[in-house]
Amino acid sequence: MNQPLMAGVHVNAPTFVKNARLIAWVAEIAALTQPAAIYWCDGSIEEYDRLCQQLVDAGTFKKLDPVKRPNSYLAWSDPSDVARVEDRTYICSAAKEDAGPTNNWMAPAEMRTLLQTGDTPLFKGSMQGRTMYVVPFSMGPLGSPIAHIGIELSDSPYVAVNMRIMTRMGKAVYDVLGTDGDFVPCVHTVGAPLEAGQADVRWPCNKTKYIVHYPETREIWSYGSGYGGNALLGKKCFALRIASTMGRDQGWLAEHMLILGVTSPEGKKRHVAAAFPSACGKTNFAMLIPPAALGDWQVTTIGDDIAWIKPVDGQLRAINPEAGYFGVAPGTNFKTNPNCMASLDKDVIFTNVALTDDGDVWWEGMTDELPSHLIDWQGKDWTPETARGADGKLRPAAHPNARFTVAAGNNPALDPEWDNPAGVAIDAFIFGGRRSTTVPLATEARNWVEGVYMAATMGSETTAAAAGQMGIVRRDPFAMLPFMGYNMSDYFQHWLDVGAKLEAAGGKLPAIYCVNWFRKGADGKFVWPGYGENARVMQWMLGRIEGKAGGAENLFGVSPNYGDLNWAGLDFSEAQFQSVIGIDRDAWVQEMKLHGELFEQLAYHLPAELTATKAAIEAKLNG
Ligand code: SAT
Ligand code: MN
Repeated sequence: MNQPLMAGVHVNAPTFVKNARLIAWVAEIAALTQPAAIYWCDGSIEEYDRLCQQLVDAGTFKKLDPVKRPNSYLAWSDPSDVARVEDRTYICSAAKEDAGPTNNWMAPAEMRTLLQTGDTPLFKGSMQGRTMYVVPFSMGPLGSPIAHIGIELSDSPYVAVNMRIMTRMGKAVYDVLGTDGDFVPCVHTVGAPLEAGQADVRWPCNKTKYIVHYPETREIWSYGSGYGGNALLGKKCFALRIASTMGRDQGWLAEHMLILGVTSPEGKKRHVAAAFPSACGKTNFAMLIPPAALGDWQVTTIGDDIAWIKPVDGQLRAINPEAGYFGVAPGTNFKTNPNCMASLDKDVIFTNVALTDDGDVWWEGMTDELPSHLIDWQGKDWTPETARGADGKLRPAAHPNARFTVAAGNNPALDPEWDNPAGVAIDAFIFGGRRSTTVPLATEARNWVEGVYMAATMGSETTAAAAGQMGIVRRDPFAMLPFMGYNMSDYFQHWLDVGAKLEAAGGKLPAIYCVNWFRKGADGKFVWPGYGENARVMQWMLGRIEGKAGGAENLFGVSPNYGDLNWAGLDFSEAQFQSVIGIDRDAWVQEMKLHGELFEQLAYHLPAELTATKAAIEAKLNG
């Protein structure tokens, strides 16, 4: 790691960069990766526009029609680089047990040999012929006591412009960093060095991929992918995997949760944080519009994906560490999420959606009527006639994991407190998976331990956010399975500890709920209408918190009776309600077996309270 700087590479830190450790580290990484140039991002709009134009010139971006979609771009990735790669994601803690059975692990020294220090390490020369961008970013409002700084070194200008939307990126970060402030070092390369004179491709990447975290030294090293959470290292890598470890050490929580504000017709405002696996409609829930028939309820967005939560003065206060949304486009339309559609009017980077003939974008589910002609996400002609395969199915014009990147400021339902450095006090946690059977529409935990049990045993049918098979149920504790930076059982214990400590200090613990919007009827269709109608369930929860709403004890908590929900303006029969709230004994016998399998896998350090909760549910089931 102590090679001299390559001839011709000058770090050339601008005068506003005063952090000696940062400058030395940039020099070290430049010596290893050998970029042709180093560019220090200042985060200005001029810089953003310039880099976007450069991406247009390189063929990575298409500029969309300036009237239909002002200041917006479309990128199509390499077909092999379309999602997070969980099997290539590593937690390299010193001890294997600290990564735990749910993570890939490799000893730090072994991984460093492979990536940095061996005879032919992957990062050696990996940026040749490219510019290395120095991307300074703050996760959370600049200077907030809950926020943290990261610096990403990346050879992808696509990453630089996305990071400007997704984080507080730019010069001001250096002021907070000062001469000796701390930052999380993030190194990213697409792993596609260019020889002198070699022409670039539209979306450079490498077949070999490594997404590597060193929790002890709080470093992130990402190789071979330019896509989403593999490459925008502030998001899953920092704000969840590294931050969860920081939270364990420092007594706070980094969670895969949206945060929203809910204001009742009486003007009482509450805050809810909700965890769902990737691509389960979190952005829809974070921007939902309650049906008018419920009265004047307002839902406002603080965050759509990640929450950093700290105990402060007897409360759990949460910030959204991000500044933008990297959301799933397919399925989004004016009916399912009008606020989201409005957010996408202008200033958007789209990735892997289809291009229309008039220079705009389209994705599956955007309109009822199919466009007569598109260029699909792989650059091929697409018409409803020619895109039909031998099986009669339409080849999707947008990749199912196609995304939009847009600043939070574009969201018409943005909460006025979203940028408050002190965060907001959380009144309720919601945990939800995608389950076509078994799990009821809504259940309240009777206490913190029961709530942690619900979250720990959550399962979900897999979606397109991760590379791999879709539609199979996997246990996804706290919706954190792909994002945990340390041992899952230690994380359960940390949740129990945070609750116990807050309670012992006389604080007020948020209520915990488990939900499932996705139960299907015998016809294979969703029974619950979902989307805005989920506000009815939230109204019930907030009523419970106020001590005003009823409910009935079931197997593992308290669920609403038919009469406990507000049905104004919705035709939903008691029989339909039964089919989404009912507990099927046989299904739960099976479900408890699966909880047992999970607990076997997580036996090391599994908190005794959770085993006891499981035994209590089983006793009830058999009683
Ligand atoms: O690709 S990301 O990891 O950023 C998105 C997701 O999985 O939710
Ligand atoms: Mn997510």
